[in-house]
Amino acid sequence: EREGPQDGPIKRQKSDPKAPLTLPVTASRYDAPFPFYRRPAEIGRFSLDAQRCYHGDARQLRYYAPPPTEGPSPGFDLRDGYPDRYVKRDEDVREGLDHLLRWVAQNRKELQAEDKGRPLNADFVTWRGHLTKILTTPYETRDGWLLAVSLFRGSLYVSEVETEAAREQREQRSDLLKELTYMGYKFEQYMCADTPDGTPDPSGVVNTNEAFCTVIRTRLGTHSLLFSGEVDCTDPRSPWPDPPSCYVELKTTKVMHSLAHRKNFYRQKMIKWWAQSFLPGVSRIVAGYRGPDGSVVGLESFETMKIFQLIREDPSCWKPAVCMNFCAAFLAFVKKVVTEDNPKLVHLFAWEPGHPISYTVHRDSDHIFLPDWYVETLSA
Ligand code: 0WD
Ligand code: CA
Repeated sequence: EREGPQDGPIKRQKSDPKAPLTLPVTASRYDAPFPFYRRPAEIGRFSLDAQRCYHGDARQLRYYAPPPTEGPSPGFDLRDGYPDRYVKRDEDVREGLDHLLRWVAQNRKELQAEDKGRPLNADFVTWRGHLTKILTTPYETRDGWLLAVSLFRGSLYVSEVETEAAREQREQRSDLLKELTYMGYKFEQYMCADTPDGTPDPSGVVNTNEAFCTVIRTRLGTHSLLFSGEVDCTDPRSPWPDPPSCYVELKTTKVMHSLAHRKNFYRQKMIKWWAQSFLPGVSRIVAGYRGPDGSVVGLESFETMKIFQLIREDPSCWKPAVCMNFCAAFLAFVKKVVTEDNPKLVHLFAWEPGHPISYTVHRDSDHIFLPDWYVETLSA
């Protein structure tokens, strides 16, 4: 009945051979040696400008420019400019995979599989953020997710669908939470310059339409992956000068005063920080500690590859191997379920805390997410 952690203990309900498959999520089932994960390679870059328009280049890449004194208080006011110098991306626009698909379509010549006769040499195509959600699922107790999957010309495309609960949360977000979100972006502005030797300009506007994205190719176990993720900045003085290692992820979090608080932070928040940066091979995460007045009271730098050493001492903490084994098992589950090559067929994988992963099948529905222009371009 049970298979190895690579394939995952996929279960069919009772003795009914027609019952749909489900995948259990319990962390202990995936507590096995760390699976093979190939060093992530950057195969492309693109940018989204202030109007959220796509450009197939690195024009939005910013440069890591921390304050000169690595002192305790850099004097950043994260509330400055809120709300008058804030341009927010329109979150009602569901972009799906569109920007990434545009990059794939424009670079398809270099992505061709030589042997397998498919236009794209990748088992899975998705956003990095979707993979982060899968990685952290065995330890998530609050937020469920919905992932739509279509198999098209030999590659599985994975695109998130907003859950009802997430939409309600988004629409009812408190003013405090809105300001906290702004403060995260403001921190980026204080820490980044437009040129390698430049200095940050905190007098400008914070515009969340702007993004620089890296496109990564890697492999997890038997699954080849092509994904893209938004990158905050590159460190021109990084000890690892090549992308994606030279990229830096910037985060803000509440300043911690007790050991209990720090332990809780390692358990709850660090798992998300680690998963997000580990996947694309971003080697450094820089945290800005927020004081109650919105100032940054200190900075701390974390090496992504060393995070597991910080949490290893706490036996009830999350384990990187569980996250990766679970992800490999989920991808194997998707391969087993989604076998009909059809861009208009969508399998919706659903997960709620405390439950296994299940799915529903949708034909010619509102759930279709591969645009016609993409299907036509890759069929030509
Ligand atoms: O349309 C949507 N519902 C989504 C769009 C959901 C998730 C992402 N996106 C967009 C992002 O804007 C970005 O351009 O896809 C692109 C790549 O995202 P990703 O790197 O795969 O996503 P993730 O790792 O979750 O987020 C990376 C950063 C975030 O940094 P923090 O430090 O907060 O984790 O992308 C930003 C944010 O700065 N970000 C977004 N920006 C605008 N709209 C969004 C969003 N919905 N989600 C994340
Ligand atoms: Ca960030």
